[in-house]
Amino acid sequence: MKTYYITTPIYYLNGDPHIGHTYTTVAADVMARYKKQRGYDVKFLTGSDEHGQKVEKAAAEAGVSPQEFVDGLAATFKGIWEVMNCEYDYYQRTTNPAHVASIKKIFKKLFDQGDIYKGSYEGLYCTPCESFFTETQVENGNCPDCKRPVGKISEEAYFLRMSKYQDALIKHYDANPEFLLPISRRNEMLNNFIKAGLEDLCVSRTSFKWGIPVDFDAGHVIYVWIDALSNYITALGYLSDDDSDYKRYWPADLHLMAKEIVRFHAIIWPCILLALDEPLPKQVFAHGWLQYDGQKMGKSLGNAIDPRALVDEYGVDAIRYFLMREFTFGPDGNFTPTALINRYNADLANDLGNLLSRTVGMVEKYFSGTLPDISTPTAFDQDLIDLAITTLQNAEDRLDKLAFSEALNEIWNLVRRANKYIDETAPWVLAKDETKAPELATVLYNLAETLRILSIAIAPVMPNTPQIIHTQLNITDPTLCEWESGKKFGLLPRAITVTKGPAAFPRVEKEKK
Ligand code: ME8
Repeated sequence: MKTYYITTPIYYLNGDPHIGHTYTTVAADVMARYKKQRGYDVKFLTGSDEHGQKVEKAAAEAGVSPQEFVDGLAATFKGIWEVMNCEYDYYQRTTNPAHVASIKKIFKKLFDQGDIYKGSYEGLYCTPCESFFTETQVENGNCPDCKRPVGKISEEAYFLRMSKYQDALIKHYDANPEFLLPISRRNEMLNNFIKAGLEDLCVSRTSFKWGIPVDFDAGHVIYVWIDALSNYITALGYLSDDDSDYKRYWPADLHLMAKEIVRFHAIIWPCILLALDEPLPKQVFAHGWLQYDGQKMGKSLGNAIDPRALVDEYGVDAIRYFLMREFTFGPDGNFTPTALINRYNADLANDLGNLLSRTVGMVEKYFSGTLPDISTPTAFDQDLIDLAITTLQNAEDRLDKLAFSEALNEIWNLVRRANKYIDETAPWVLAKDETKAPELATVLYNLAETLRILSIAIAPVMPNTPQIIHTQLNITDPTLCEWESGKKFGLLPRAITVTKGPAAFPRVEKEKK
């Protein structure tokens, strides 16, 4: 069976997750579900990045131990993934003893072979971001990411010999044009950073304690990026007694993240892997930021939106749909409550919700809930059928490129086409003439069959909605819900019995906002 290994970043535990964090995890979950539906052996990894000075400080302020502090927040993050219906296969924590043991081995191995050496570091450091910056990166003495002041520090530290892998990395980029996407980020990394020359990277710290200790040099803790990035392989048991998952799933098919950490994933991480003599991930994809009023959404900027509140109000499938449909995956996207309400009402309440309720309602009204096993084609059927049998393939083409919004647009072309088919065939007119009953039955059957295909197509993005459709159409045969069955028209038994249910997506009134 073909494997598919997909990861999100491991999130810092420095506050409650906001809708920006959920953007990456929902996208990863959509891909994981989509690949599972297509028969892949999928591993979907997420987790939390639990070490560092910030956590140490925050725990001290809260009057708890760092471990207690991260235990609480890791539980909060897991709770959010449940709310967002993100079904990861493994949740890695950097305080997990198995991870700690593997990281120590990685560090020692790199030190023993000369890829890590001891030196001294002087640099501009941003404590909240746990990042060093060069003079040119700093903006008027402030951190380019969080805009707070950076400070000059000097200390004894270990370094990773990144410079040694510059040529190998360039070769890898050249041989793998899709290693880093979108293309704009690839060009930026390759031309502005890699070809400009790789500097050795500081990989240990002595100014705080809350990290994985360097076994052979007391006082040093492993600086966050080796600890954090290597989670992608420690989660598979790399350098542990059981590395069967590593053998099965590595190299990763896809590392997903937002643009601010692409440098770490597309430069530092490959250098670590090259030094370990391990294969590089097949693809790194960096999407843009969800913004609010033109600024990156985040706790420090005070514009974070709580995913729980949105899910309570609109339902989880609607929020997942909105995130994947509204914003193009790649550039930044601006989150606004108005866009959410508009999208919800137009695409979900009107287009999809009405298609389902009209179809079920008409089967009830005209055939007392059970379609007769009779049929005569109408002049409008073929157009609908032609689109229905190509929709999944069209969605596949887009999903394989992580073009979520385009994939959903393809699917909604069918939703809209089916609604148009109702207008074209005018079932209420057919219903007035008893001799037209076979045509009316055909129309309603075609609508039900289209809804079956739609239920398959939307499942990766909207995992709960297919069940609503299946319950109302009484679809119980699991083979009718398989991905490939969505490329065929006419599989649904003709004499279906429907059961009307509550509106799948009740309209949201704008005035209430
Ligand atoms: O960087 N829009 O963790 P982090 C879109 N621990 N995505 C957003 C976002 C927004 N407004 N805010 C956060 C770290 N994200 C490190 C990663 S990986 C080995 C270590 C998402 O908690 C996005 O995926 O700051 C971004 O890259 C990630 O959260 C950063 O999460």
